[in-house]
Amino acid sequence: ENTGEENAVPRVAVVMCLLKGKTVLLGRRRSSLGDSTFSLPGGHLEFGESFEECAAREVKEETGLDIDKEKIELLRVTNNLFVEELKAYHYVGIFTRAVLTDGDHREPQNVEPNMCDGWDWYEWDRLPQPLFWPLQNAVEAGFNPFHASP
Ligand code: 8DG
Ligand code: MG
Ligand code: MG
Repeated sequence: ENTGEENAVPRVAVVMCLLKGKTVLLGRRRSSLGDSTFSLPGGHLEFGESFEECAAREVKEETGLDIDKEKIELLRVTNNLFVEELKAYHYVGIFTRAVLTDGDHREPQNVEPNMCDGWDWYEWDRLPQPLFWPLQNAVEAGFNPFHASP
């Protein structure tokens, strides 16, 4: 991942906008990358996975919630380069969406407490700060999972 190293490669990340009513699920990261910032559940695409499979797997791993793969929509692709002093990160971000229906009262669990302070629901107009930089970039570019269509 070091800029100066030959093995630096772009990586594919799949994230999910899980919507419930007017709110979206975010958690505060505990990670060397983006520590203390708020981000969507998600992670790296594994070899052979579809985007929907990856989104469902990451959400399950991080929140315990089972999301039906047929109900996961692809919303947007972003290309993010983030250069730190010693390292650079290049992520192709696949933003997906799933909507919890009104009758669905399941709540996320903080399955990986060493990676996340906990999950909560936030209105898009009142997002917590600071956002994880790839998410902040998308918001600044006008991304809105409540208005986006696949
Ligand atoms: P994994 O090892 O379980 O595959 O990954 P993870 O430990 O869950 O990694 P992650 O940092 O949560 O997600 C992987 C990368 O995805 C992250 O470093 C940068 C990229 N990414 C975006 N946007 C977002 C976002 O909104 N949330 C999350 N979690 N990751 C994002 O480009
Ligand atoms: Mg993650
Ligand atoms: Mg993960």
